[in-house]
Amino acid sequence: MKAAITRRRVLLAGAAALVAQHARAAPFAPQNPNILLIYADDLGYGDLSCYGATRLRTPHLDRLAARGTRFENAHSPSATCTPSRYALLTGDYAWRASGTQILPGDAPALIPPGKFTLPAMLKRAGYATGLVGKWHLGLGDGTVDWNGEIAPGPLDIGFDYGFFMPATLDRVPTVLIENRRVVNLDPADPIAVDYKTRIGDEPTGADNPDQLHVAGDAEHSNAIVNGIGRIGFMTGGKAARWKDEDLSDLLLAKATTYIEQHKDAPFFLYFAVNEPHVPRAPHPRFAGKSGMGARGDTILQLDWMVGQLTATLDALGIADDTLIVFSSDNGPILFDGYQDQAVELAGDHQPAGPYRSGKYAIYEGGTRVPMITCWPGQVRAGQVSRALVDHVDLVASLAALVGEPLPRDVAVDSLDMLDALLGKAGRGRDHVIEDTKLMVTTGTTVASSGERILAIRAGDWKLIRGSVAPHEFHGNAIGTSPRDQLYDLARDPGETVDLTAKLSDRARMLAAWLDRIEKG
Ligand code: NG6
Ligand code: CA
Repeated sequence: MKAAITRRRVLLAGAAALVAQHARAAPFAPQNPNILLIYADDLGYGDLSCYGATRLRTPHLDRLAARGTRFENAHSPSATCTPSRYALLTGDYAWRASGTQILPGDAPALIPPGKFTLPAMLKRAGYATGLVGKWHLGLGDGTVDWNGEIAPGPLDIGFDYGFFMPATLDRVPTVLIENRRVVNLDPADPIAVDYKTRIGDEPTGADNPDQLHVAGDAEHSNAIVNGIGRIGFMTGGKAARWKDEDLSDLLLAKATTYIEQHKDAPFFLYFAVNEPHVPRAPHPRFAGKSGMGARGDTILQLDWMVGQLTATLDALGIADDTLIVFSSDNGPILFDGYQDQAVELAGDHQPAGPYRSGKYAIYEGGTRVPMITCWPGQVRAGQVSRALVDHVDLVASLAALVGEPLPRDVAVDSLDMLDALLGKAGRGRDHVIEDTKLMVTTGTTVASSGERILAIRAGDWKLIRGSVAPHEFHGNAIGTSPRDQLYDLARDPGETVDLTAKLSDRARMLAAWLDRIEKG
């Protein structure tokens, strides 16, 4: 416990200086626990056994929930990766900024250097701030020098260490970056990346399907890396390309090393794991173990990784000084471009639990995600919370935890939900905004950037704003309708009965509220 005492800071005037927008009702003595944020990729509300999955067993995450608080009303800020992570790290909902849709692997940095962010705030509070895993928030200022210094990037928005993938598992370049440089790059084999035109003479999924381990759709049929067709073309960097089956072990090793190196000082580690995003290439230890194909196997792999991390914290004697937040960037999807049998082997497994649809959707399945907090002695153990919370709240909540003041004009959507996150308050927000923006691509060209759809959830009422966005993507219904839709999630969690005509006053009130928030 000695480390905990040196870590704890005295109550600073800063806490009292919190401005009204983010102010706390009750004073709180700031503390500086380590913060381990484990952010899964496309994990659904129904994918863990502690959330009701029966065919998948996730004992390590179940144990985390038993030692902490499990949330039933937690939302990712958006139904896809880039906008969710933008909001998570900035405290601003992504729809307030332009360009916040799924980014290609060569997109410029989305979060401008100097913008207020979660890691920058924690750094100011004395934290070491590390990123390990998926970035997908753009790099560079218009061009990226994959063979030189890569900037701006995570190090320019508050992280002081980064070991990360530029975008997604299915997008080139399939290489890892440590701080500002590609790892294991041979200067004699420079990397080139192109999302529009085929470059080099390496085989592509479209031309050489015989070289694929798993068939992909047209979007996933550009460069072949490790027998998997990717989105986008790349040449060079052969020695730097990751091995899909080994990637999670490598990321876990980096996360573990980061924790070990920072065990005596407060650290914030954003561990952005890939599971169960496509392409799903579990390590052979997990392949075939779930009986549900590669998607289920990668969820078992994720569960094991969480068990390894908690064992590391226990072994280092810092479990009691570490707040773990576990969640997912958006809801689930079975088919997302590769014929990996996720659909065929799902059987009666409900990846979004009782909620409708999943990834890409404005329906609850898009953003209602599993979330667990654990901090022995501080987060109430074995608690199930119905508090409405959103990942966008982490900025203000963690600022309150560490006693860091938030200026009024930053993190405008982030509310201090610290008591709810610690399992101490049943009440959370009175509303959240749900969001999706669909990218519809044909080959390597963007056919439609899709219209943004917003919804407001206030208590159990939900209003989805009318839009002309596509209705379906990769088998998931989006929730699109030209007219507003009103649902009562208390009676109709599956969003099947539109009550707009019957309860038009309520629908109008919610629509006006959503308009005000959007413009505010
Ligand atoms: C989509 C990809 C999908 C996935 C997603 C990003 C197509 C047809 N689909 O564009 O496979 O990569 O982007 O997922 O290209 S996310 O979780 O990072 O948002
Ligand atoms: Ca995702």
